[in-house]
Amino acid sequence: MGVPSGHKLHEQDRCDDAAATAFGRERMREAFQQMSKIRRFEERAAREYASGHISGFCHLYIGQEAVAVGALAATKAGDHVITAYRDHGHALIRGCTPRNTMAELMGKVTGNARGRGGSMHMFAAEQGFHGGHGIVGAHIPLATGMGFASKYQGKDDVTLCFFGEGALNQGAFYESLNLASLWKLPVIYVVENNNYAMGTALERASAVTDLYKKAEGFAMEGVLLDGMDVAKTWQVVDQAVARARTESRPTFIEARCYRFRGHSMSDPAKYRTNQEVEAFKQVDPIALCRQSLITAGWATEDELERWDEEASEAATDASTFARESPAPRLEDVGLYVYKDPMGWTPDEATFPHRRD
Ligand SMILES: Cc1ncc(C[n+]2csc(CCOP(=O)(O)OP(=O)(O)O)c2C)c(N)n1
Repeated sequence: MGVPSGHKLHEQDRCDDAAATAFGRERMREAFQQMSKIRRFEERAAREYASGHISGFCHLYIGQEAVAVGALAATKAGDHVITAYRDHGHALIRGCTPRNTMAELMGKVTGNARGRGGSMHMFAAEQGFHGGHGIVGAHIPLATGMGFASKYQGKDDVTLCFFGEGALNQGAFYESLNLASLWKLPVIYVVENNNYAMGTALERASAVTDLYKKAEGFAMEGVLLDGMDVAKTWQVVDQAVARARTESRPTFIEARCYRFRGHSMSDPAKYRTNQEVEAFKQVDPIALCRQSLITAGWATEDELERWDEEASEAATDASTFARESPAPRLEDVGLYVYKDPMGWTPDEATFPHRRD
């Protein structure tokens, strides 16, 4: 598989055929469909944003799809997943539908957080997807707590926690990984190192740039992987999941990847060169997966085209559904936000002076 030659983010070995072989035909075919579903969905979301149907924050995952898809392929139902605000990809693979995700982006009542959260707060808690969190690093302690709960309750569930490299110099990261190692919790921490925290390159913000080495400071297993390669991602996370499930031991994984778009929809990404972006597009995770499928004879061009079309159709359908869905009612503003909406029952919410 091609690599931008000499690029500092990709000095490690690329995915070998062994990873693809271990991943296998069925999983590779499914991975292609899942990554296409995310890519086409987000391209559609970008258009909806540009035309004013989505407002507020919107951080696209385009370019990083192999991390969520490969990692989540290693989990079972009942495992827990939590991530930061670049969450559409994880959500679509873990229980959210294109319809309720697009509706959430548009702030509609049919959204998976009933239009209260928007882009950064996708949720499918019943399927083990616990968001969608906007404060950098703040969900890492939640993942540690979820791992503690699984162990305390004697369950064999594992928790996967994703975050960007910008979260790594937050105190919460150190506190959480220390406790996970000390208490031997079944949590896998995955830093999606796309090299930029908003416009700040990693080497301008972090004294340590081989992030997986930070695991040593917690006496934890630390692994580096090529996050543009879906099979390799699955393979490494699968080993970490086995370690968590059978030995209740945490792992810290650095998945090196790249986002093709700006930090958010409002970022023109002037802090990096076109040449750099183009070099990474040569290792587009979907193109790499397509190539693997063709080379192995695991899919035909016709099948790949059909899956891509199906992904586009699902995105279009999601848009139509979301546009036609109603906005939440003003009088329900406190509903689904507070357990006991501001101390009032919903019917009384419009009469706050009658509270006492
Ligand atoms: C505690 C906190 N500080 C600052 C911000 C503003 N902020 C939003 S995104 C971001 C960059 C985070 O980058 P990274 O963790 O690498 O994730 P990526 O955007 O690359 O996925 C910052 C500083 C925030 N949301 N939370």
